[in-house]
Amino acid sequence: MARHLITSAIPYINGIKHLGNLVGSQLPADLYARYLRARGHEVLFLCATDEHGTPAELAAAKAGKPVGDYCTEMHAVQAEIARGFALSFDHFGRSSSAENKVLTQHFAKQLASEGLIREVTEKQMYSVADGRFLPDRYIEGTCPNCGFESARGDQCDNCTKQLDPVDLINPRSTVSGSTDLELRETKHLYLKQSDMRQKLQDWIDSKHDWPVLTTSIAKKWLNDGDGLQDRGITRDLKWGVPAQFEGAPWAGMDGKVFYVWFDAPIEYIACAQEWAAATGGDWERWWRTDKGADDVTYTQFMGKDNVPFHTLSFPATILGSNEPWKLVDYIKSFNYLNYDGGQFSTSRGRGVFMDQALSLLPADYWRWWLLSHAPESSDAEFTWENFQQSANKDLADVLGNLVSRVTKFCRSKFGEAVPEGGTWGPTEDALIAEIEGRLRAYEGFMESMDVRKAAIELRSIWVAGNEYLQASAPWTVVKTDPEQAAAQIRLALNLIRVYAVISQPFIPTAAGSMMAGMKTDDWSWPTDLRAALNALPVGHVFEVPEVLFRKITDDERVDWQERFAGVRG
Ligand code: B3M
Ligand code: ZN
Repeated sequence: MARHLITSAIPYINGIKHLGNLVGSQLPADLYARYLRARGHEVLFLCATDEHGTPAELAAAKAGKPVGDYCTEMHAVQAEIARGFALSFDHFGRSSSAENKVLTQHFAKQLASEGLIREVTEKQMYSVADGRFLPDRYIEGTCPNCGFESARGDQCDNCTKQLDPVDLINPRSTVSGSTDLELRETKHLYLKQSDMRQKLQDWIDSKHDWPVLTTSIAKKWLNDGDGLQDRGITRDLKWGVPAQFEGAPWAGMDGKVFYVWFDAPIEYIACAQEWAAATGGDWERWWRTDKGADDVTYTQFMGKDNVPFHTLSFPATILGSNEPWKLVDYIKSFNYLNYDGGQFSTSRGRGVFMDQALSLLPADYWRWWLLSHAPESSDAEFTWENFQQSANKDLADVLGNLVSRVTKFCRSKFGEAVPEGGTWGPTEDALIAEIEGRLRAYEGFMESMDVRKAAIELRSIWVAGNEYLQASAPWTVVKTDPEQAAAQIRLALNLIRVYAVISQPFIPTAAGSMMAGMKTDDWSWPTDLRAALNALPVGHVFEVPEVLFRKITDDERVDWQERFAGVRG
């Protein structure tokens, strides 16, 4: 039994995430957490809302609410949706927590004592029309690196380069659209990332097993020469962790806050503290290498646009502090999921958002499609045709049909209990051997977080059961050899329980119904498959579960396609 710390990139507080965001971080993190727990490991799975920065301020202003209230409300909304998707966080924290404030200020102070902070008086974009400095995301312009015209002040979405707002060509305010911008003097704290270049380089070079997507992005910015420039970690904003505080080794930072990307990853640690405060758990065991966290395997999940912050910026904070904090062991990153011939767009409301998805169908449909089409080796695309086909075939025809056929047939011929009689022969041996092989492959893929490959293996295991049933046809056999049919059904009923156990990380709700139908709570992993297929003994009572998956009709598909084509109300 090992200990696994798992974090998902923490979603911004303003607005509800779309399915592309979900499949790039929270959902695969949940899959992994569920799998490791199912294998008996000790898991701490954390996520939170990312609440600071201009986006939250502006969204609150738009909603006509104080920003603190707005965040509290939106946190509750996001927590509810996360529950709807059965995301099994051990804690869903908030980056605006008291814990994160203390910790963020601690890190800044600690970095300063390591000589890694310098004060810089600089000129920053001030929007005369908006009456405020315009930080990062609220300036748009042309990327100096790739020429993309809607690059944000903090990062170009096209080439992923981290930017400074003043780098942009033809900048404009995204608050008002105004181009009446002028440079004004303001003082900020800078993290001397450049001093840590070699340390970061060595660390990344030591990660031979990381996904290429992760290391290629990290190396690109390390070797780019200017990828590791010193970075401003404060902003002229009201909402955030105050940069001036008691015991701060600097003065004159009143009215400024830490940059949201400085405090957001620190929330991974603060979230563990919030979890500890809520549950009585021991957060240091997970985060302090001097308190046992050396034994922890720490895995982060995120979309590719977040990789530079997790491979360079946050490790710079951790390494630079020179304190015994746990560093991430593995970063699983994802490409983008596109939507029906274009991109998901939060601003234009294009695509399906998490709340809308749940209003159409239960979480398992989405979980299955998204995970089995995870954008791992390249970008992927959501289409309604594909979604309908995959749900109707994999979930309804294969898995759902197996469960309903087996249980209903047994009920009508033998009653609602595992039937007695007959023995398993070569056909059953062959099935068990096939599933055994596939199950071991499935475990391997789950451990290496090859999400799509794991899904393919799982589906093949479902298909194998279905084909066995099809070929052995107990409904025909029962007429001439009821004992043989009983043996076949005994195997099939046990298969349902095994399927529930192994499918649970992907489709937890359906797995729960299957298990409840089998009237057992035996979730033990089928390490010994043959033994697991005898877990429900002769005479064990079960009941026919409700229909697990209904089919998506053509009318629904057409209707949904139209509804989600653009502009969310
Ligand atoms: N909030 C970006 C996002 O929501 C950002 C991630 C922070 S991870 C520390 O996609
Ligand atoms: Zn660019």
